[in-house]
Amino acid sequence: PQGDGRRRFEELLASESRVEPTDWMPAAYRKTLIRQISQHAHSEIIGMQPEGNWITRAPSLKRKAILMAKVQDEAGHGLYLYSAAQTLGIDREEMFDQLITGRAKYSSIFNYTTPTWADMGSIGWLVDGAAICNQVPLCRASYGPYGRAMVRICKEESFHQRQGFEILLALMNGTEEQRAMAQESVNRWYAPALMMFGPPDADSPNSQQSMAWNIKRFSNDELRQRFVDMLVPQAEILGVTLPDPAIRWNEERGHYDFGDLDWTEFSEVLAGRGPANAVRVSRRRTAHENGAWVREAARAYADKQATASAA
Ligand code: FAQ
Repeated sequence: PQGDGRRRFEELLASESRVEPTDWMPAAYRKTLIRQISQHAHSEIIGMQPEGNWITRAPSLKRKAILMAKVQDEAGHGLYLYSAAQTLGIDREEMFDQLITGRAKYSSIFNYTTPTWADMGSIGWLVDGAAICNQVPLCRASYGPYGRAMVRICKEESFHQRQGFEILLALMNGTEEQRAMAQESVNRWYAPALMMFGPPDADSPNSQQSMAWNIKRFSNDELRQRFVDMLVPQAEILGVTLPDPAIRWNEERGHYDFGDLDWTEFSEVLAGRGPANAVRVSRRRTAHENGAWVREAARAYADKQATASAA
């Protein structure tokens, strides 16, 4: 009966245990998880494009091999996350359809363009850095398949972040022109990376309930603060300047103060009017359509195997 299921669900949360796919869960909990996990999966899949843009132009064979491996990791993350969402009862075709018809959200950050090689450094350092800050607490998310997927994803993101830092470090130790390229790229990526954590707490409709359900463990602003605190000393080592004159150590708070972000830009990007929204979704749609024959062949093969094993 539903009463028993609800009681057990509340007990699982209270004891910091995991909710598993076969457990009873409130419909709204299931819906929130499908929303967050599918958006996260779509972000990984769309997130391959800005870096995919540089695979053929990476400045050495070593850089090319590393970048290919990183982009492939992102595909893998997307696939685990689609699988985790499927355990909640949505099928993959439906999620793909939401993405390629532009109905699904994915992270705002992937709607920015990558005109320079230094952007590969900024994505690793800032975008993967923000992803780690946001996702390490998600390893403890109450929904088992999501939390477990996050453990492996975070290990790989941590490698990604270091490779981005190292790209910027190499540029900062290079010529005047290379240093300028690194700084210009950090100038463009810094604020959008801070926006990855979502709107300010006061404008975040989902946070409170998601925290009560042990899905989110910290609020958007708490994680954003943690990220800035992490970046400032790393920027000093790199020798880059974070493009925010308001950054200042606050002795009383024990944190760095930082300036307001342009939330109009954020809502424009969410509304589909960012620099690269249209191209991201249309590329994804074309890739999906071009892959139709692969899905068809895989299905035919699976059917044949099933018939053979039934015989
Ligand atoms: N972009 O009430 P909240 C990666 C939406 S990392 C777009 O605060 P919530 C790694 C939000 O969905 C990036 N939309 O929402 C990588 C909601 O709209 P809805 C992916 C955003 O869910 C690196 C509305 O605003 N990571 O891919 C954004 O409690 C390099 C109200 O917001 C994740 O997805 C945004 N930045 O908190 C890959 C992490 N922020 O759905 C390739 C998992 C908010 O009601 C290359 N997700 N919105 O219509 C989360 O932790 C949460 O979902 C938040 C948002 C923190 C993103």
